Amino acid sequence: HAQQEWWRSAVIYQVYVRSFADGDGDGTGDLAGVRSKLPYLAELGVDALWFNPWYLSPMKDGGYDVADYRVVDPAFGTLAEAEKLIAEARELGIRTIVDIVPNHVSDQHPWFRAALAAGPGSPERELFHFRPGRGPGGHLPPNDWPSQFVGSTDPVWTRLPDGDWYLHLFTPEQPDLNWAHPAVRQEHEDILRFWFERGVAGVRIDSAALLAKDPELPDFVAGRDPNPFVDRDELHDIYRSWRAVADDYDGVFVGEVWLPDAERFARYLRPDELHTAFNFSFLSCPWEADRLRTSIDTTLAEHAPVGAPATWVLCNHDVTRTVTRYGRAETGFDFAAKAFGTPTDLALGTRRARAAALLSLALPGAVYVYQGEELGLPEADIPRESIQDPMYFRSQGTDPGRDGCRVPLPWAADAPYAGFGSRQEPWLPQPAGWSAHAADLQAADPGSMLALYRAGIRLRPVFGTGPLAWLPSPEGVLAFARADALCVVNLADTPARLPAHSRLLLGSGPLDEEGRLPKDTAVWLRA
Ligand code: TEU
Repeated sequence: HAQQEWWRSAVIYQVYVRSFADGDGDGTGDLAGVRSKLPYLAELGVDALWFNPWYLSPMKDGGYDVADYRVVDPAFGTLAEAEKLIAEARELGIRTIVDIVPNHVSDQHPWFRAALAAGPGSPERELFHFRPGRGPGGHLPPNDWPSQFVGSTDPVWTRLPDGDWYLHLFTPEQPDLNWAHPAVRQEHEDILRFWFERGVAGVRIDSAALLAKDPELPDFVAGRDPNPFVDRDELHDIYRSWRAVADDYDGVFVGEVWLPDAERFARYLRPDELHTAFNFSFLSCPWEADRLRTSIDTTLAEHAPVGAPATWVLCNHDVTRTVTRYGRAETGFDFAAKAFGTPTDLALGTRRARAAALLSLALPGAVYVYQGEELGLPEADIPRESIQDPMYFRSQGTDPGRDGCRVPLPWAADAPYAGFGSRQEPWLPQPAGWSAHAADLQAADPGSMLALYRAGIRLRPVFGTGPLAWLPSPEGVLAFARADALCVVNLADTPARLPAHSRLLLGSGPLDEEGRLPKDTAVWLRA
C-alpha cells in the first residue's frame, strides 16, 4: 500500500513564480502566467508543482520574507486565483505544494510591527528573540552567531533605537521567530490547516533545521554539540505535531534540511515526522562516478530504515544552474565557492546535465525539476547594477548571489522578452541569446533538453517502484537495473560497451560508430 503513495516516486516541478511567466505584462511572473502554462506542465508529465512563497511580502528575499501567510501577494494575484490554480492543476492530475517559511517573518509582519511598537520587555517581543546588547552601553550584539547567507560577515543581530537587539539569521528584514513560544507553534499549525483546506497536497518547509534555538543564545563554538541554532532536538517535537495536522488532510511534507550528517538528516524522516526532504548531498556531489555512486548508496541506506523515499535534486532557486556547474572545473556545488567570472564550458555542462537527468529519473524515489532545468538554461551573468538578491549585498559584492538561476524563463523565440511577458521589462534582465533556449523551439526539436525531459518522464515507469541493483561495470561507469530496465552512465574517458541483447529505450546523446556509450552520456535500456 505504501508504494501507492503518490509522493514516493513523483516528479515534482519547482515554480519560482516571479520568474515563470508574466500573465499581466508588468515584468513580474504571476499566477495568471502559471495558469496559462498548465498545459505545458501537463505535457511535461510532472505529478506536482512546488511553488516558492507566493504570500504578501516586501520581497526583500524573493518572498522568503512573509508579511501575511494567508494573503497572496498582489504582484502574483489573489487568494481566489491561487485556489483556482490549485483546482485547475488538480484537474490535469497535478498536485500543489506550497512553501512555508517558519523560521522567520518579514519585518512588516503585524507581529513584528507590534513587537517594535510595544518596546523592551513586552510580551509582543517574546514572539521573537529580543535581547539587550553586550559590552559597555550594550553596544555589542548579544552573541556571535554567523549569518546563514554564506559569504556574509554581517551580524545576525540588529539594534533598535530603544537599545534592544533582535535576531535574524538571514537579512535584518527577516526577524527570527521564537519557537519556544506556544503562540508561534499554534499559528503555524493554523497556517498549515489554512493551506490544506484550500486543496494543497503538500508543504515545503523552509530552513527546516533552523527554527529551534538554545534559549540561552550562547556564543557559537564550532563543533559543539548541540549546536545552538541548527538541528536541535526540539525540532522533532514540532514536526511530530505538524505531521498530525498533515495526516488530517493526507498532506505531505518536504523539508529543506541542509545537514551534512546522513544520520542526523534521517531523523527528520522518521515515520511520524516529515515524509521527505531534499537530497542536498546529491545536488552538491561532483560529476564523478565514485562520488555519485557513494552519494546514491548513502542516500538509499539512510532512507531505508525510516521507510522514507529518497529525493533527487540537481538544482533549485538557491544554487548554480546544473549545466553551468557541470561545465566548470569544480562540478560539485558549494555556496562558499560562488564567484564572478568562473570559466565554464556550456557544451560539456549540457552533455553532463542531460546524462544526469536520465540518471536521476531512473533512481528510486521522487525527482525535483527546477523551472528551466528542462530547458537546459545556464546560470546567467547578471550585471552588478541589476542584481536584486540580498546575498550579493550582504557579501559586500563578492558573491554573485542567486539571481543567475532566477532569470525569467524564455517561452517563445520570436516574442518580446523571449515570451516571458509583454509590456514591461522582466524584473531581472534576460541575457543576450536567451531566446535560443525558448520552450517553443525546444518543443519542436527532438534533440532538445525539453524533448529529453518529456521522454524521460513519460518512460520512467519502466523502472518500477522497487530498489536498484548495481551491475558490474568498468571504472567510471555507473550501471544499475530496476524492474526490467537498465540505466548506464559513462563518466570515464573511454567509450563503454553496453550489455548485449539489450534494447535502447532512451539516450542522453548518440552512441558511437561501434554502438558504444561515449563519455558523459547516459542510456536507458530494456534488458
Ligand atoms: O534557504 C535556506 C538556506 O539556508 C540556504 O538555501 C541558503 O540560501 C544558503 O544557506 C545561503 O547561504 C531558504 C530559501 O531556499 C532561500 O531562498 C531563502 O533565502 C532562505 O531560506 C531564507 O528564507
